[in-house]
Amino acid sequence: MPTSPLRAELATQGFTIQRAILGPSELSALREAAARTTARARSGRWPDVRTVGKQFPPWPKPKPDADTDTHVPIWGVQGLLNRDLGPEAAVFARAYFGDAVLGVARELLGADDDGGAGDGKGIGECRDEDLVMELFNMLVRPDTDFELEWHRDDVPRSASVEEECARLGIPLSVLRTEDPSQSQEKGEKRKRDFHTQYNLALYPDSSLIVIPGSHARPRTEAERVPDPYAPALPGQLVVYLEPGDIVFYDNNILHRGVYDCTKERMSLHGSVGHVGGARARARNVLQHGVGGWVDQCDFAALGGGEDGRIRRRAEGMRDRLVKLGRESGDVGFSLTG
Ligand SMILES: O=C(O)CCC(=O)C(=O)O
Repeated sequence: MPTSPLRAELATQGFTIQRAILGPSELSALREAAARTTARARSGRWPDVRTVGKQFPPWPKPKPDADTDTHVPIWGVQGLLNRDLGPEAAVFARAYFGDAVLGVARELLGADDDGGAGDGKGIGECRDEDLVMELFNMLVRPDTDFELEWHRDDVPRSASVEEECARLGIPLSVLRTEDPSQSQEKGEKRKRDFHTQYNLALYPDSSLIVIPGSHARPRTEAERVPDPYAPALPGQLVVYLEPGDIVFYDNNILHRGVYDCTKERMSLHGSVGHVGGARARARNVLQHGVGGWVDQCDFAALGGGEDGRIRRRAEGMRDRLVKLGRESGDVGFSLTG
C-alpha cells in the first residue's frame, strides 16, 4: 500500500478529489480565458476541437465560411498550451505548470517501490526534472445533450479478459475468482503508472461518471453489456466538483461522460507524465496532435521572478515531450469512434 494517502486512494479507488485548489483571482482569470477560447472555438476560429457526435480522436477540423456566421457544435477545445491561441495560452500555462496542480501530480507520480517491475528503478519522490508535459484540453457544454460510451482510455472494448488484465497491469489470478469485482486481488494496481490525468472544474461539474475500483480489475459480465451507453451500471458514481476542485483519475478506470446542454461546463482536462513512462505514453499523448506544435510552445509570457521558476519548469517539461515525440515515430490511435 502506498505511503502517500493520495496515492493510496488513487491506487484503490482509481480517483482522488482535491477541493478548492484555485484561489479566487486564478479562478476568475481562467474563467475569462476559457470563455474567450470557447467562443472562438464555437465560431470555427480554433481548429483543434472535439466535435459533438464523435468520442475519440481524431476530430474533424472545422472549415469556417468567411461570408457566413459559423457555429461549430463542440464538447471540447484542444491544445490550450498551443502558442497560436495567443494571450490565453499563458493563462492556461500558469495553471498547467503551476504548483497547485503539479504539487498533487508530483505526489501521485512518486513511488514507494518500483511498482512490481523488480528492477529497483523508479523509487522515490517525483522531481520537476521527472515531469513531462502532456495534454491540456478543456471539456465544455455541448449545444445539445450528448453522452460518451463507457470506456477505458487505453483499452478497447473488444479486449478479452486476458488482454484487459495485461493492459491494466493486473495479475491473472484475478481471473480465477468467480466475480472479479469481489476479488481479494482487486483494489490495488500492481504496475506503476507513469502519468496522471485530471479534470479541474471552473464551474460546478457532474458530467464524469466512474466505477470506483474498476481500473484494477477486468470488466464484470454486467460491464461487458452490449449497450455501451448503459444508463446505470452497478457501483457507478457521479463525480461532483465545485469550481476550483480537481479530480485526478486513472484513465483506465471504467468511465463515461454525460453532458447536459443547459449546464455551463468548462473543466480543464489535463494529463502529466513522468519520464519513466516515455514510450508507453506516446500513443496517448501524441494521438491528440500535440506533436504538430509542441516544439513551438513559447513560455516567455510566464515571465521572470517567481514566475521564472514556473517558466523553467514549463520549458523542461516541453523539451522532454519534444524528445518523446522524436523518439516515438507514428503512434496511431488508442480507440476508434
Ligand atoms: O467529460 C469527462 O469528464 C470525461 C471525458 C472522457 O471520458 C474522455 O475524454 O475520454
